[in-house]
Amino acid sequence: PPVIHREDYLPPAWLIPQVLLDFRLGVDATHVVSTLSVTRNPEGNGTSTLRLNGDQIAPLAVRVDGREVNDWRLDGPDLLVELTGEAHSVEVETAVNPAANSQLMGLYASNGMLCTQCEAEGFRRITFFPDRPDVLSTYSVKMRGDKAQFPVLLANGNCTATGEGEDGTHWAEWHDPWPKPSYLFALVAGDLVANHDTFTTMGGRKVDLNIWVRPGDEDRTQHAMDSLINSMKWDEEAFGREYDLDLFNIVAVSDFNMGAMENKGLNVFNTRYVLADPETATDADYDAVEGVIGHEYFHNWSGNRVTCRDWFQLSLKEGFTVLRDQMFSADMGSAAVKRIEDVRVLRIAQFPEDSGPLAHPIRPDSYQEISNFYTATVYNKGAEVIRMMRTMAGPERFRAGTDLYFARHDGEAATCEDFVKAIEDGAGLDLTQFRLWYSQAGTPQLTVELDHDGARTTLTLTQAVPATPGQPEKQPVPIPLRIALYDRDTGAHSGEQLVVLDKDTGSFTFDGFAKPPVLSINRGFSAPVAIDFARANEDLVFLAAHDDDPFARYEAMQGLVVQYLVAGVSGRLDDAARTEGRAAIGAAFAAVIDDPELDDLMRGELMILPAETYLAEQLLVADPGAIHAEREALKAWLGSECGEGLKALHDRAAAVPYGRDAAARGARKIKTQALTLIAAGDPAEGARRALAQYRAADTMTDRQGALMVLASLDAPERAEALADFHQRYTGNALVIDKWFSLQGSAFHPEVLEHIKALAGHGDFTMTNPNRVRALYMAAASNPVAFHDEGGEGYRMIGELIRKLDPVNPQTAARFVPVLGRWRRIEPVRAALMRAELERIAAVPTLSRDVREQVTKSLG
Ligand code: HT7
Ligand code: ZN
Repeated sequence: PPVIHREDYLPPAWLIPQVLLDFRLGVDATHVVSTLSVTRNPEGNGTSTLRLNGDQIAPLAVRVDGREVNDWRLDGPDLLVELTGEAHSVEVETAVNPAANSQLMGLYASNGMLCTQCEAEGFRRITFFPDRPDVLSTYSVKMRGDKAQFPVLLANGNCTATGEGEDGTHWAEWHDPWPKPSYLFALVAGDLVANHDTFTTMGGRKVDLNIWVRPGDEDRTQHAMDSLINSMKWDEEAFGREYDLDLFNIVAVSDFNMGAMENKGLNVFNTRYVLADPETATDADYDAVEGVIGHEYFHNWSGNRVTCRDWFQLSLKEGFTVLRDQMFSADMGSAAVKRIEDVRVLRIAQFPEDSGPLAHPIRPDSYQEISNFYTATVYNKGAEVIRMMRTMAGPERFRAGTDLYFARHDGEAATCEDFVKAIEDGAGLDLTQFRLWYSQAGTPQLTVELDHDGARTTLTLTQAVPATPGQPEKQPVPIPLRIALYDRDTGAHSGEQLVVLDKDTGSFTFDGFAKPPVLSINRGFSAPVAIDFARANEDLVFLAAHDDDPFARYEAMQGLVVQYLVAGVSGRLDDAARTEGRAAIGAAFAAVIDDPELDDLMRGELMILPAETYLAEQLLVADPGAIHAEREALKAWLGSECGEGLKALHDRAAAVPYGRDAAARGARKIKTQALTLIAAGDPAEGARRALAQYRAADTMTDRQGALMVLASLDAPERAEALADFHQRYTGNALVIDKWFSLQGSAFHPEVLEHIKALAGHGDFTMTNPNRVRALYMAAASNPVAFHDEGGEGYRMIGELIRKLDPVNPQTAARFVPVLGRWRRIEPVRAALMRAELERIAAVPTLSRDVREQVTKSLG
């Protein structure tokens, strides 16, 4: 497949100021007439050929200025039309079959309703068009369809007219006054009901808000509505951004490739990020709904009003919007906990990407299939990069930078460079060297040394940005580090400082400490780097108990455990060191369990052990079996060592009544954390308590938590609870997803057999991405299943990819990176993983999506 390069960007030869779309809707056949007003772009290359992209569609008729023409050509999937003048009307007719569209890109059917997904290149599966984000048009849409089948007809913008047709049909016309690229086009038709509310903007515009769902689901939409209203208000206050239409529609669909889509005025959401009530959604699900609703709403400015020039600039909208949704969620709840969660996601999802064969800069240089670049790097590292600019500028100056960005580029298709320049000018920063964060892949590795000599303390920092595919040589990047030095005797520090390391090595000196101080570094995770700093357990225990930066406190706990487990799997723990390491961890844990100053949400964070993927990341070549065994052994030791404290914690939390407030949520969080460790230390006691928690549960948080613990246990209570859960929630797709997922991620000795049986269960289907992810993403992230010694887990994922690719290549491609980690895994498993990739590569009909990921993973 051709490789597309960022450097090859050329402006479009033709512009399309206006688009008229006329749809005759049908689930099996939808007829589309598209009328484009076409004008020559003065900045284009002057060609007379209009290239209209297509994908698996054929032109039924082509008309230029109202007259049918026959001299059009096809160039692969694209339609080429010759134009002689400066401005024309070009009309193209196409027909598509939404019911047959299992890729879920373009126009497709989901549960009898019709909906669209056009980002990144789905519009070309509906009609021929210059399907690139720098062609901005105003859209007018007319749609007609059977009134009983599609009582609700929605598109972008405002509804301008409706009417009744013949034979039970009806129609609606929609007009979106804001010029937009084709990827933001949306249409929905179906039997839907709305939760309706209004929001009055800071400028006094009254906006109608609707959350559309299938009849029966409306009682589960209030949290989404509250989140939407909070988002609208927050964006006015935090970024000065006001909504710009009289209507904002959200539609929930159950078949969706990603989380949601920010189509102008008509967001389309995976049901997973809309529906929530305490009986069926966990506290984490509530948070996810709030975050995704915010994220898509914030795109109205960061993405829609200012869009991307080309797809290499994806992080311009995604990185910035992730930062905005992170800030929003931090303001809505616990900022400390939110930061810890965001860093955990970065470390689990992005760090491995950055150190593997698919590593790419946040602004990639080339791609074969753009869908493969909706990655943790573009999204989450992209957000971290912008966060660093904010840290260096301070909140007020950063805001001046974003104000300038929006003012300068409103209505434009912009680049990452435009963003950096606006922050540079608006915030008064010199970001010349900082731009390397956009062009270099790889997580910078920071080595820290702290020397104490007399009353002078010297901090020496050394950075290395590792080589990544296509980038053997790297330059040092500016790394802003928030630090504090604690006096050991007083337990206090004299103020936080920001140091910026912008060379390979730098030294910073500090006076006034009689004894070597305790260094708290990268507070708040001010830079997305990996830190190598060998330090005494004693210092980590000190920070875990005293650091006034909550993230740094969490980090100290993590450091303590990571140091111990990595030493354990590397064979560097003799009996004495094991005893000392465990004692330090046990003491820190006991302090966390008992600390009356801690709120339970934060206590829960401090009790989470580092993930196995993160531990593997610390090793050049990892043995997943050894990591799992060492981590499980520590859990079991902690469970029995702190058993009494954990049981008391579990009992205390179980007595807290239901509420959505932080205290009640915190209690639910620690309840399951305590249960997990109790079960590790004493499986029989764990099973007894888990079943009791399951039976007494008045929320999905408690019920799922209990079932999660039971699913990993070889206990009689397990089967009873799993059967009850399935029977209780039959018909509720999102909860049945949980049932699949819990079993797929269980650390049960027969987990592979269970997964195989679940794949044959009547509720399993390959055509619903949520269901596929529920079972197989769980399996692929489960070290017991995936890294099975005999390679059964790798074969299972390989087979899934081969089977899923013809159905839904985008979703199939998402499973390749786990196999692509083979170079960092011990040789026996590595060979099995590689063999599986080769088996996939041998399939001649592979999609571009899977082919790109597999080829790069093998290369
Ligand atoms: N901007 C949206 C991206 C998206 C997407 C991309 C490829 C295929 C399907 C998709 N659905 C949504 C989502 C977002 O980041 O807001
Ligand atoms: Zn987004």
